[in-house]
Amino acid sequence: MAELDMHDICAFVIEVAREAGGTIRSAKPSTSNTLSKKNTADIVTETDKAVEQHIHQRLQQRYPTFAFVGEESYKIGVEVTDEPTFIVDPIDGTSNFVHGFPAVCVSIGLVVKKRPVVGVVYNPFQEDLWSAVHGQGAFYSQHDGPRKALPIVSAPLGELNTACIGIEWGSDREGPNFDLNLKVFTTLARSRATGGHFVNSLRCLGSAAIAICLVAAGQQDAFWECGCWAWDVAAAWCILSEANGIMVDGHPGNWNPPIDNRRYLAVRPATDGQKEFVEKFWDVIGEDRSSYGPTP
Ligand code: LIP
Repeated sequence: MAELDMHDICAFVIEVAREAGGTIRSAKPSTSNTLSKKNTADIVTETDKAVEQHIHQRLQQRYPTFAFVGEESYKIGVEVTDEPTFIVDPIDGTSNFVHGFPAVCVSIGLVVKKRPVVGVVYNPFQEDLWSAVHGQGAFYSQHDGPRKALPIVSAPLGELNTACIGIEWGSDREGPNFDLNLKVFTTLARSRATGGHFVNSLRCLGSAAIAICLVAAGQQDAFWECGCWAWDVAAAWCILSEANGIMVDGHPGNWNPPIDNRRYLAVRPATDGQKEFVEKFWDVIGEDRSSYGPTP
């Protein structure tokens, strides 16, 4: 394959993300016209579907040989191949979108050989734009302001009890996966005297993509979610890696998880302490394991 011009691809993806953002901003969602997918915590709106169709059409027109995986058109069992593949969440933070809570973004990632090489995350309500190209750094800009290289905030990575950690409740609300999530959340939060790690805070933003971008910027120490999908993380993963953050398995042992791992721990850029932080976090998980089938 001819050498891909990643810089041009990123510029075009930003253009498409901004177009999608205009559609999202002008939509009038409400809790009454949302559709439930797996359950009432897993919702979709007509805007999600329309935005994904627009993004797909624009990307296919420009890059007809690239594959496309989108949250709203995903078919069970479709695997991400080694070929260049756009992995897209048209609205990450759909629940926030419906409630008017402005943590909402368009997330468009490009993966090659299953590794994120371009990432664009755009919040049209706050005019926040995070972007990255493999080997060329990660950047943040707001409105039409100047690009800032990521991380914006850099400090040594401390102990778990100093950490601000992003989490998500996700849409699995019963069974062993949910029970393990509850165990991890409470063990992280509770005092040391009661067997916990007394973390500084747990934040649930409702958008994995934005949460991971905040980790890339150094504005949050880590993000942990088991159960979300490649489209929730692909773009932000590129941004995180280019900012010198790391993405490891959300469960112990795998330092180099695949894009569709569905269990993720993102740790912010730091001059040192990343490996120790991951190992301390993995200790919290213990021997239990979540497992996720192919069903969206
Ligand atoms: C959301 C994810 C989040 C997950 C939510 C939801 P959506 O994506 O970003 O990590 O916990 O359940 O799936 O559905 O708003 O595109």
